[in-house]
Amino acid sequence: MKIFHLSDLHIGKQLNGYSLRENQEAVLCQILNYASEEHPDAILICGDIYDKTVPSGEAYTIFSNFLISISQIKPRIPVLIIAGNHDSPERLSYAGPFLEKHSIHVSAFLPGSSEEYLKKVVLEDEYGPVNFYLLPFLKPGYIRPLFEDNQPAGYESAVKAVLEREQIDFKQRNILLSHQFYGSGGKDPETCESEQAVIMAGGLDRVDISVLPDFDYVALGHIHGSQKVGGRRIRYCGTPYKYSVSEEFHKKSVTVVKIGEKGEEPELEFLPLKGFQDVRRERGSLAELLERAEDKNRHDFVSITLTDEEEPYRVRERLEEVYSHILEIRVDNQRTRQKLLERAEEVPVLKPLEAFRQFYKAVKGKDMTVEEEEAMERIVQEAKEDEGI
Ligand SMILES: [Mn+2]
Repeated sequence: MKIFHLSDLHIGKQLNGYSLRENQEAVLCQILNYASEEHPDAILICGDIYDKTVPSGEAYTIFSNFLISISQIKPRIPVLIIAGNHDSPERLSYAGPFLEKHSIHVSAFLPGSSEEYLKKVVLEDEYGPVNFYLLPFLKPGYIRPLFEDNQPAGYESAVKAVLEREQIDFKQRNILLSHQFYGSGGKDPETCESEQAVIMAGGLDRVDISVLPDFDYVALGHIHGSQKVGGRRIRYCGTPYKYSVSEEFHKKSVTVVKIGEKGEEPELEFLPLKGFQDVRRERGSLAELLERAEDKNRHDFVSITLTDEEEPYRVRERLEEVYSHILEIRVDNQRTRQKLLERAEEVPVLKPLEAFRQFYKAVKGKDMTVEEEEAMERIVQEAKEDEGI
């Protein structure tokens, strides 16, 4: 069975105020062409279909056209969709039962009662059934109605508990679609600027893949760079287009997964995707940057770093004469570096005892007593010894 794994389309996303419509339509068109050439048995879209919970009319039109074109390929290719953290479950499940009749299966809501379960889509190939479990983006609070006294405390135990109650038959072949922040053995996946804002500080939302039972493939969304998590059976496919400058060197693609008999390792292939415009950095003096612009790349989205020691006059206007889509202009020279140094010096680095002294005063409104000072000194000393400093 051949599967296209996609996620994080973020339709309607803008890049520093620029519309990405043409680029998004271009990559969706490439996906469509691949689908008609390769004819996969299913297309999985693992969350963040839209960029906003209230997508624009234009964003709806783009995705609607995409689904209609996919459904016109004969024989029909089933499309399996889960909601990501950027999607509104209500909006994403619009006309759900109708779409289902056209082999478009959307799972936007988690089970809402102890009688409900995850949406499961069963497809067949020459080796028998393959069960697809659709797990939309989950927060521990979303699944409260499913558990009485044993409420899962965090993200990891929530994912574990939701999957456990499914009682999946692992003698059959099973595939999971999920949109969470998965890591492996304390190691986080590689992230980039475009998804960092939604990842929780301190790793509270991290789910270790050890809580995932033995799926034949786990199709993930949420992280924007294509990568495996742990073994090669668990993968993020990444976004179809670069959504931040930090993705400058990403190679965007459709992940094609070939599932064989039960127990066989899945085969992977990557079909490249490319927008009209690249997203990249440019660095150099104004003269170099003006010189370097070529017709084939001057319409790219560029983040510019100017290195002139003497900052030229009317920089933006002059750069805009050759670069049509400037995301930002930074300056990196002696003056800006000096400024950074000065700023770093402004933050005093205090000795631990002095830091605590100031903290104590700020909280209690008075100085520590001599006894307290001595006690604190001992604590600092002991801590240093423990740390081997
Ligand atoms: Mn995303």
